[in-house]
Order: sequence, then C-alpha cells, then structure tokens
Amino acid sequence: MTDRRIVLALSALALALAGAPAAQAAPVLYGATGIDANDTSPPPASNLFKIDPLTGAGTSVGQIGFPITGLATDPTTGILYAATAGVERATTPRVLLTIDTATGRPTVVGTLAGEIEDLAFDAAGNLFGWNTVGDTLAKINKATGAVTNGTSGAGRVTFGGGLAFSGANALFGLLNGDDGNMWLINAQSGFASKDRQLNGTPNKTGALLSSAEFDCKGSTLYSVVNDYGVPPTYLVTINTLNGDIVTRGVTVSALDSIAWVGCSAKDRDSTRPLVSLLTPARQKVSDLRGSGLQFKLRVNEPAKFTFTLLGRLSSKGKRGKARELATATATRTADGEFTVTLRPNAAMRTRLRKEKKVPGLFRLTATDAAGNVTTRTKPMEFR
Ligand SMILES: [Ca+2]
Ligand SMILES: [Ca+2]
Ligand SMILES: [Ca+2]
Repeated sequence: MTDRRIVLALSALALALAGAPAAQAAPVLYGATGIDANDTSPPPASNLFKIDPLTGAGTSVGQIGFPITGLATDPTTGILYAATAGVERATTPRVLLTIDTATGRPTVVGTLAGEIEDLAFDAAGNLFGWNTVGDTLAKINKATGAVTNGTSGAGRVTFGGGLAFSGANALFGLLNGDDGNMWLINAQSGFASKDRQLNGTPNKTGALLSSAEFDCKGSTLYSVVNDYGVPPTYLVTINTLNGDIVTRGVTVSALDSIAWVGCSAKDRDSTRPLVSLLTPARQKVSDLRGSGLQFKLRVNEPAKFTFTLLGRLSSKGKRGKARELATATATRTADGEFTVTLRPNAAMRTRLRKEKKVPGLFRLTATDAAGNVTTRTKPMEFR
C-alpha cells in the first residue's frame, strides 16, 4: 500500500469508528482524601484519584482543590457529587460540590450545614448524608446543598462514617469504626439499628471506616480503613452477611471517600421481565367483533409493553396469511396483574362478521427500566 492509500484507509476506518455507537465506558471507582495525619484544619486539598478496586492502587486524575470526605454518583444523571471534609468539631464550613471526572475540577453547589461525613444516593436519585453533628441521617437537596436532619438518629456517638445503598435499596451505615459494626438505616425516619459485628480489619489499633460504596450490581460493599489519616490506608470489602472485612490492598493515604462512576442500569438489573399470560387461548370471535379481546397478564417488575393480535382470516374458502387485527401499548409502574384490551378497528370488526373461526397469535414485548426485553407469543383460537 502506498502512503496515500494507507492514509485514506485510516481515514475511512476513523469515519467508520466515529459513526459506530459509542461503547459503554467501563465503570471506574474514584476516590479522594480528607483529614491528614497531622489533623490540619482545614485538611489539605485533595486530588481526584482513580482507585483500582482489586488492589486499592490510586492514580491521580487532577486537583479538586478541596479536602473531600464523601463522594456519591447520582444514578439518574451519572454526575459525581462530593462533600468537603473538616476536622470534627472544628466548625469549618463545608460545601457540596459536583466534580468533573475527566479533570477533577469542582463546581460548588452550596453550603452543607453540620458535619456530613459520607454521601449516598438511592436508586431514585435522592441524596443522603451521615451527619456526625446529632449522629443522624440527613436528607440533602442536591440542587442547593440544604440539609434536613432526621429526627430519629443512632442516638450514640458516631465518627467517620460510611453510607451506601445496596442494589435492593437498603441503606447500610458504617458509623463506629473498623472494630464497631454495620448499621441498617431506615432512609425515611433516619433510625439506625445495629447490625453484624465487623471482623478482620487490617488495622489493629481502631481506625475509621471513612466511606462506604456498593459495586455497580449493588452486592459488594467497599469501604476504606483510614487510621485518622496515618498511613497505611486500606481499600477493603465487607461481607454484609457476616461482617467479615477482606483487605483489597493499601490505597492512597488518608483516602476518605469512594464512589463508582459509569454504572449502567443493566449492571443493577440484568434480568428480563417475567410475564405470565393468564387468559385462556380459546376466546369468542363475537368478543373480537364487539368490545375486543380482554387479555389478563402478570408481570414481576415495572415494564413497558407493546401488544399485537394477529389472525388468519378466511379468503375464498381458504385460510389466509396471518395479519394484524389489533395493537395496544401499556406502561406498568409496579409489578402485579393487569388487563389489556385489543380491539380491532371498525373496518376490521366489520370484516370479522364473515368469520366463524379465526386462528390467531397474541404477541407482546415487555421492556424493563434497565432495557431488558422479554417477548412472548401465545397461539389463540377465536370461534
Ligand atoms: Ca469520609
Ligand atoms: Ca457512600
Ligand atoms: Ca429486570
């Protein structure tokens, strides 16, 4: 190939790639640092780091320019939010930020009242924080930073702290260090109840659990064992069934916050909707000519539906090809039973007067919120 031909070939390749749909970026675990070993107030400004989830190793992306104690990604927008860090009871004003994950650059959303030590989003995009002032769960307005404290806190002195929603939207707290326990928190009332005792921390002197974050599937709980900024700091996972801590490795010293960015809805939900077709196959052709076919179904999760009813009409004494008799759509916002009506249009209802018997097909597609699709077809008999 001549040079010019190679250039042309490469240009064509570049065009082809540019025209191709963008590949889904792999999820990345980000982290940032907070209080340091000297308890400097305010703590030193942090960089944004990419954290290797297997080893804990950190790679700097860029400067945030603030110390950070909490990170969380809004699952409805993919935007990374951060809460700035302060030394406890130093009354340093704190702020809520959004962070550009390409550069680390922050944008101030607003001031954060109290001492919010970690952030967590629920599946619907509501932002929560753990406030060590009052030892309570706080609801945070993600547009302004306004904090509304819960009325029913843990009622005990908590420190550091991690907060994370599981895939089942259960709120877990890590509120009293690596020799404390897990907490289950009612996101409505803020009430925190003690769960399993934690075991197996790599730190033997009592350290903070500075953050909490579930993986994209919502099943593996990550945390950080942070000895008040004194190295080494460890990235760990915690078995939520028995409280066992498993060390992934030494991470960025004084790491105070972690969050995944780039999780897709399909990471959390990879199952197709389960649809049960409850109406019997034998139906009356007179119903089809009248108010239409009433078809009863059950679905196990919210989903959007399209329905098509096909039938083979008679033509000159023979059975014709399958043709569309009626269509319908439905959106279900909860699981359970429902009925869809498939009514042929006026012309088709008139045409059906000639029919005593119509073999048919009932077809549907059901698509859940994550885009998983189920298709079902049921042979029908109208007579
Ligand atoms: Ca923290
Ligand atoms: Ca968190
Ligand atoms: Ca599903």
